Amino acid sequence: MLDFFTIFSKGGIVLWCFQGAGVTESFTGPVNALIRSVILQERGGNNSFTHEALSLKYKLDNEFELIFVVGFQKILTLTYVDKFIDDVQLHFRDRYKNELEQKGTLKLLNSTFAFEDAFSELLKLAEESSKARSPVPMRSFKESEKSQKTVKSMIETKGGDKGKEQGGKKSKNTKKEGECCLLRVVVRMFGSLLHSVANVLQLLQKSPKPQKPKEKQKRVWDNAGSSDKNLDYSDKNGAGSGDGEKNLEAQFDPVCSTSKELAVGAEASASLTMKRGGGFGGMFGMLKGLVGSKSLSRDDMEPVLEKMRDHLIAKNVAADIASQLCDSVAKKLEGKVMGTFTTVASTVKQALQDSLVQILQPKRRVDILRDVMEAQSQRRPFVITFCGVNGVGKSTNLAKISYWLIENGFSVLIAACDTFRAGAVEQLRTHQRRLNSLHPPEKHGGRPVVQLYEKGYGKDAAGIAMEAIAYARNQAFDVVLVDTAGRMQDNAPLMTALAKLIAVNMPDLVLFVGEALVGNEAVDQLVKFNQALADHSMSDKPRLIDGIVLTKFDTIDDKVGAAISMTYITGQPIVFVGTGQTYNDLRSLNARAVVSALMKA
Ligand SMILES: Nc1nc2c(ncn2[C@@H]2O[C@H](COP(=O)(O)OP(=O)(O)O)[C@@H](O)[C@H]2O)c(=O)[nH]1
Ligand SMILES: [Mg+2]
Repeated sequence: MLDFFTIFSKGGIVLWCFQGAGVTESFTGPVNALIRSVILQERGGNNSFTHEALSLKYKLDNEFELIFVVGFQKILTLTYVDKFIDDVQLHFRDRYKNELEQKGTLKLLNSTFAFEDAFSELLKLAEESSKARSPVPMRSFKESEKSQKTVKSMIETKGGDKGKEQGGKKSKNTKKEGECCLLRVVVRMFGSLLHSVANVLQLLQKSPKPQKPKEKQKRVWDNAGSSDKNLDYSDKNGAGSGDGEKNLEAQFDPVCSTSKELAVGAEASASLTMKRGGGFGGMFGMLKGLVGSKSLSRDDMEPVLEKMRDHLIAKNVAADIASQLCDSVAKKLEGKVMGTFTTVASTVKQALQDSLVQILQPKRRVDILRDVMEAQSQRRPFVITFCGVNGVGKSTNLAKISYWLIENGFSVLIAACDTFRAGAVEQLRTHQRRLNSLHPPEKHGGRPVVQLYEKGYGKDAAGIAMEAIAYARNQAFDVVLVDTAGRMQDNAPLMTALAKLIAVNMPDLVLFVGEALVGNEAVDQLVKFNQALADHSMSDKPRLIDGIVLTKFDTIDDKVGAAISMTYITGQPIVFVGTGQTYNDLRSLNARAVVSALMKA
């Protein structure tokens, strides 16, 4: 049933793999696609991925930095896969703990992982358990709980309600009390720990005889003359030492993470001492437990992730994307061991920041000037089509891009394919005149550097674009910029017309123009534009959106979330950013600056 299962390290070393009986196709392609499009792009929110006819599911083991990937035919509904992948992960970790703990590429390469038997066993169990779960027959009314209820039992009495409420309140209080107790214990433990270290050192100086572990331990915990100052002191020198940490305090309300960590650390250290029977090693084990080696769980991260999600949404990231990003960060961090004195909040924040930079960094090169030169050498014009909804700045930014191309020594033909909006052709003509006055023909061998190809209004846009491209080829223009009419993503006939224009003319670049002002709407626009292009394409490999022009960036202050939503949804780069209404107001995106604006409180 499974096509393949592979286990590899984050460094790219395949530790073990399985290929299903009768499967001849190599799984390198799908796994590489998964790594490229999901894992490297930080899109790990959802742990599944489809590649051609295959469904892939994967699991990250952040502690040992492993990736477990299973592949099976998309048409199969294998209900056991999620549990199976978990089981395999647990078995593999348990079995090869020693090998995995000695990190390093060479060590991994030298280790052997004969996992076949355990894997077959687990697979057999998983397949059998899924077969065993036969469909449950529907219960009759008589068998249901409702039929057992009497009318009396359904009437709520006031007293009963009250009791319930009190009960509820009590449990809440108990929880609060519990938390307070935990905090107190933590503070005392930390204080007593420092005390006890001093005591042990003193004792060791006085008599070299080892103490009885139980007695010593008792003395340590009873010696509660701790001062909270100790904790404060460590906090100032440790947890609060980084700048990012301070920012974080300002950015998010203090979450109980620090105290929680210490609590868990202390618990862990206590058990460590018990196991080793106390003694000197146990004491330092305790210290180690307090300051590091805490592995992150989903519950630890949840309050921080919640705040991050809200923060991203407030910065205009689409709500869905914010959730997916946070899920992806959680998956990336789950099980990871945190460093000394790092808090959950700072760890999560750092991971999110890295993910955001990764998303904004183009996964492929878009170098228009180089591509234009390449087209020039093939004696054909380089064609760019602009599309997007109404009024986002398609024509204005097309004019800015014309200016940039002319400044770089290329000639431009503007194809006026917005044959719908009144004034659209005149708007482009005005730009053409202004651009030619900035770069007079006399300086360019008597030939205008920008020309407009227009056929008035009401005509078929795809036809005009085709004529314009042919004209540009004959007249040796370097670039054709195709302006299109704005259209709402839900307008099916107009979307079909756009898809046709692109399918027929096959431009070198399809740029989606979107406003930086949009929030959730960004996702809907891009998904539907891409969908329309895919649905009406006549080829197996449809031309979709290749890049984004993000306009009106000057109007959004630090609400830069649309940049994230758009790149996340399309996986395509932001090629230009429009920052105003003059020809010079065109920039390229600085991923780090956008991310720091996004993370700013
Ligand atoms: N502030 C600002 N305004 C812009 C920017 N780009 C376009 N605009 C304005 O947005 C409005 C609509 O532009 P237009 O190019 O006609 O949009 P189209 O319908 O998509 O072609 C015009 O008033 C432009 O001046 C930009 O980057 N910043
Ligand atoms: Mg326009």
